[in-house]
Amino acid sequence: MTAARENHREAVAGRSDVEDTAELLAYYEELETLKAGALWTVANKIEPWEPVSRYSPVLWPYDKMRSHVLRAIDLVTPEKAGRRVIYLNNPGAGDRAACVGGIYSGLQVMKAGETASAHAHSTSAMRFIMEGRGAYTIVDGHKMTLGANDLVLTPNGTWHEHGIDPEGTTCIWQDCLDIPLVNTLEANFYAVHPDMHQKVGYAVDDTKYTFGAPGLQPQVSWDKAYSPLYKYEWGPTYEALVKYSKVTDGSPYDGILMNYVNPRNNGPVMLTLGASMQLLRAGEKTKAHRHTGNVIYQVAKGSGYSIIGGQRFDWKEKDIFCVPSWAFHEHANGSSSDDACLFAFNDFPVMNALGLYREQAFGDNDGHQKVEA
Ligand code: GTQ
Repeated sequence: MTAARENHREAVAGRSDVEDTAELLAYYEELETLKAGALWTVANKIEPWEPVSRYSPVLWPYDKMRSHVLRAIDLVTPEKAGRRVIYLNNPGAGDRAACVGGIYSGLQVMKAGETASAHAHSTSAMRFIMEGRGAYTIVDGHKMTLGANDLVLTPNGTWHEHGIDPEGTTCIWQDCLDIPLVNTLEANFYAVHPDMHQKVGYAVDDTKYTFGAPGLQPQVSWDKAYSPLYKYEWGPTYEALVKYSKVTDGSPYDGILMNYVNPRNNGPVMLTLGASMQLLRAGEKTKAHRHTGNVIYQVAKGSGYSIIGGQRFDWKEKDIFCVPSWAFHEHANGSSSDDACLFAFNDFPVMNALGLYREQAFGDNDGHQKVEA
């Protein structure tokens, strides 16, 4: 009995509905010996009516993760491990090391004075700083200093390395990469820097001062497909959201949301991965919607809950949770006096570039899901 024969059948005109006969079963076995199969035995599965995600919504509470992440400091060195990272493994991921969909996520930890050597790969990465002082990342010779809730890009093909200033403290950040996607596309290359570390070739934080002025761009050419602004700091990001919240009602599904963009074209920061920060005003509860594309949230400020696929997930600062493709989701700020902020990584650039983005509001119950017991 092949996997194809276990395929769920739906008797719908125009869809596959072929009854097994002894002759057909023998025929399928013959085809199998030729490394072939009859489409009608798999059609309903490989062409679903709508996306069926193998991934579940999951929340990783930081207070449970943190001690395990710190423990890795005593168990391995960055020299031996390459990167000292605990990755988030969705129950649906199998051997893909995926947090959700085509996106990988991990918590990387380094202590003061440590360095992790330079490498380059076909995957694109972003990191969102969770805690600690003195972290830096060097991307193609550009050194960026990093603080809590800062976002830093290490786009595909760039040499990148990380370290913590000897005067700093132990730092933890979330890494987000398109590893499962690029492996699905079987296009992943990896290289270690010949000298293990890069020379810093520019003034520290030069990309911020060159490309980071709001609404202003220098007369400098840039021909890469990713943002030349490698770092997006928390201070101006939060300030922008607070100011925007004063002049808009925001989105019924996302509250006050702004995307991190490539300042040269206002498009996503990298070709495969996007990022956003959203603010939920005091007491705000959004309505539910769903869309194609996968999202990993990290709570940047405050506490509250989200209902994802009918399940309630309570969150507080630094917790991480994921929303799989086409799962209904809605968010609620748990505070009636202070705002809450959700940072998010997503694969929307892929969905948009390939013409696969779709969105749908939750129609019933005034836009709110029923929570499963
Ligand atoms: O820091 O370059 O979590 O290459 C996984 C793969 C981090 C990194 C990860 C990586 C990195």
